[in-house]
Amino acid sequence: MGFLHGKRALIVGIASQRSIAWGIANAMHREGAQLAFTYQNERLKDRVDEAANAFGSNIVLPCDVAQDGQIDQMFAELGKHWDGFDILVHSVGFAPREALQGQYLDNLTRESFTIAHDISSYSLAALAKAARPMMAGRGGAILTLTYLGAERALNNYNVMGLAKASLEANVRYLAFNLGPEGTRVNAISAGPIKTLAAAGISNFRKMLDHVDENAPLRRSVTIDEVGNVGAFLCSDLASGVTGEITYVDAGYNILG
Ligand code: 0WD
Repeated sequence: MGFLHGKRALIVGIASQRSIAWGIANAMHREGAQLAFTYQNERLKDRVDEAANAFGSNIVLPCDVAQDGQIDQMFAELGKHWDGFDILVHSVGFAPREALQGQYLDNLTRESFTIAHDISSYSLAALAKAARPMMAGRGGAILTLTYLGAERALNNYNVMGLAKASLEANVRYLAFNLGPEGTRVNAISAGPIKTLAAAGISNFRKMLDHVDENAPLRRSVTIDEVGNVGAFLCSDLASGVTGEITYVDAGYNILG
């Protein structure tokens, strides 16, 4: 029996089979969790339907996390399938493409700052707040995805680094707030992986090559490696872990 047997998990952020959320869903399914999925817009619906088919789920709901009404509607619909659930995976990030090119100040605007923080950080708290009535008191767990650019100034990551720093603080405040009702909140800081979101970062290939040559394991990580740690962090095996940022990056973060 898998270590997530009997758990229900809502997966937010699948855009393709390359998505980190796909790797997490795959690991959670393998470990026995029942899954539900959301999709951002009609363009991505087929991909998310594909995920639901692959992982034996018939719950696929629309949710653009930038819209409060869609978040409320999504949980209202989810409530028709599940009376409660145990795991919320937030694997969502976005900044306008031009903000992820050149130097930090080159393409920074109030608008790109606001969008990056809204979609990449506020949405975690918005989902946690809306999920609260369905998650409280079940010993559940929330998981999000962050990146080293939250802590270090890295080429091209720019305003997304600020948004990820906010996201990491969000993890700590949510963990502090929701701990008394038994919900844990953690993040994985993943090494670079070629996904749709990564394609928006200029010179991404260079970052990947640098990791392949320099990380202690001399390679980058896969969505399955991130998925396995995500499944563990959201399981009862990690019942004493909350408010943590766990690196799944082939050791790259330890380099000076
Ligand atoms: O190297 C990487 N790929 C890393 C990604 C390293 C470390 C962290 N991450 C993070 C990302 O910042 C993000 O938070 O992992 C998370 C998942 O990213 P991913 O798997 O790399 O990217 P992708 O497969 O593109 O999924 C992200 C999805 C969006 O995809 P697109 O490419 O269409 O923007 O986030 C979703 C969307 O499906 N998303 C939204 N979902 C609901 N409402 C929204 C939104 N407004 N905006 C983006």
